[in-house]
Amino acid sequence: MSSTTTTAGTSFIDPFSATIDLAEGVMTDFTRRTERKASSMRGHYADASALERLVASGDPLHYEVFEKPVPEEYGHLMYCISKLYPGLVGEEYFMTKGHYHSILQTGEIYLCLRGSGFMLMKTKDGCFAAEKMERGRMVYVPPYWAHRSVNTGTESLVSFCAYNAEAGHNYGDIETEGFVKRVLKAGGVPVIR
Ligand code: PAN
Ligand code: ZN
Repeated sequence: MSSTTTTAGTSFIDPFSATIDLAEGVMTDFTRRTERKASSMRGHYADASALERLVASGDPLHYEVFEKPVPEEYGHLMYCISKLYPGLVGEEYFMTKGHYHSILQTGEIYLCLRGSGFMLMKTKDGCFAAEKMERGRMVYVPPYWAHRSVNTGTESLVSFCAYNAEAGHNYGDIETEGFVKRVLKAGGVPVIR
């Protein structure tokens, strides 16, 4: 590591790169992997007993997040690969927990690499938005908007995400507030309601 002029609170680190397998939807040289199984999604789906049946039948993986973390400090950019598996809990498509950033004034970019679904977004004062996610489509999550991705397809929904590294994740408020709308399979197609 060479020395340079740095500002207090923002660590100097060396440049690096990462390898993303676009076909599989994984970061192959990740140093941190977070997994969420069905059992970690309690309280999020409308049909709680359908979720318990899923947990009892082997507690399948819902989603994985692959990262090579950087310092969680102002100026750094955190990034990851988010891989959400396809499936249904009752009539509701598999989704991520969703969160606000702890520092609400921080946004995020999702670039969808594979699959199809929706990004659901909501604000503290009740605004709601949904953006379609499919390969090659970018979703801009502005500051103040909680975000949750939903997989309405038959393959994994894979995105590359990038956001302020100091943002932090607030899951608790979504656990109590819910997300305004759900994405359900009705008549064989996804319906947001
Ligand atoms: C993403 C999410 C990832 C998993 O990296 O963390 O898609 O979703 P949950 O965090 O809601 O479980 C992101 O938005 N980071 O800020
Ligand atoms: Zn986020």
